[in-house]
Amino acid sequence: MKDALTATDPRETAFEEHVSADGQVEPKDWMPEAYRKTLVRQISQHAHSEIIGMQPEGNWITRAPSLRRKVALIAKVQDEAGHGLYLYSAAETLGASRDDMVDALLEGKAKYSSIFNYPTPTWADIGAIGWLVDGAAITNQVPLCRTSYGPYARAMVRVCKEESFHQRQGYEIMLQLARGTDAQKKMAQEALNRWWWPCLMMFGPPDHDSPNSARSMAWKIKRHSNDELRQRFVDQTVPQAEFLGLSIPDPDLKWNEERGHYDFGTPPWDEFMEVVKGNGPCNRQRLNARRKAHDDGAWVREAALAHAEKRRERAEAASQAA
Ligand code: FAQ
Repeated sequence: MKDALTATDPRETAFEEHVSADGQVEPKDWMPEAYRKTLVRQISQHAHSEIIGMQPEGNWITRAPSLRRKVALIAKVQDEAGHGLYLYSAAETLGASRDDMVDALLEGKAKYSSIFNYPTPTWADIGAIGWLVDGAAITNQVPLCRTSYGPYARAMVRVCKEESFHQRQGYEIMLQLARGTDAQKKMAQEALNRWWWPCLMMFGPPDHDSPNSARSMAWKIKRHSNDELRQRFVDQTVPQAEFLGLSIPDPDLKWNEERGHYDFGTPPWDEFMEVVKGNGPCNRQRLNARRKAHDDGAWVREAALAHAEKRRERAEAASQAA
């Protein structure tokens, strides 16, 4: 990759100046190839995460404990499908082909968030996902509403509004369980124990091990580093756990008066590497379910294409007759 900072191409210099001054980049603007590729990588991984992210909760829709819970969960999972679609569209504005992106996911070549490779054995896991996974997603995505690429930034505004509803529904599930019977409180605590460390790892590797951060931050694609966002998430989540009366499963968690932040332990990065490589608890199950859903949906894609072709032919015939 040619380093854009040492660029001599005047377009590249103008681009760097525009982005440094917080200017937004639009699809038809000139952009360095490495900027385009970085965005396609991040946006497509984000889209895949939303689509695969429907599964851990989707499999609780038929088992939600009440009609109200079921309605909210169906709406949430549908929102995630919608987020995936906006994001694939945002990546398409950069010239990426949706078929190629989807094929890369189905062939196991594309990354998606590590968090969605963990199982949801109890109803409390659905509460924990809404509270913690959506909470982490919001922490990461609110700054992306100001990312330098216009279509991505605009998609994030709507996504973040919907994620806040998701976070509240998850927290409300946790609150009800935490205020319930001893068995329900235990279930909530166990779900928190399962999701805490995977959620901290959602923010990506530590800054010193994050190969893409420096370049992405210079281009204002990322507005904060992985560690900054992880710290922000810990600081805002600990008081929420205290309000629930649940304990964060980290013996090293401690308020640091001097820093004005919580100190916390080291996430299990070996486990993260394994999950990202495809060896997490549910990686195979998630990809197989996605492949099956894709195959089962083939007739819908064929019907939509046939319909579009018919409309095109009709419009052509009408314009010839006119
Ligand atoms: N899992 O150099 P960095 C959601 C990869 S959506 C898997 O730090 P970067 C909504 C990374 O891709 C959740 N892989 O990378 C929801 C890179 O690999 P590459 C998804 C990970 O891009 C809620 C390598 O490691 N959110 O939750 C992970 O600068 C509930 C080196 O890492 C987004 O995608 C990981 N956790 O920073 C849905 C937000 N972390 O490509 C359903 C947008 C890192 O070089 C239910 N994305 N890797 O081969 C971002 O902000 C960034 O891409 C990061 C990673 C922060 C995720």
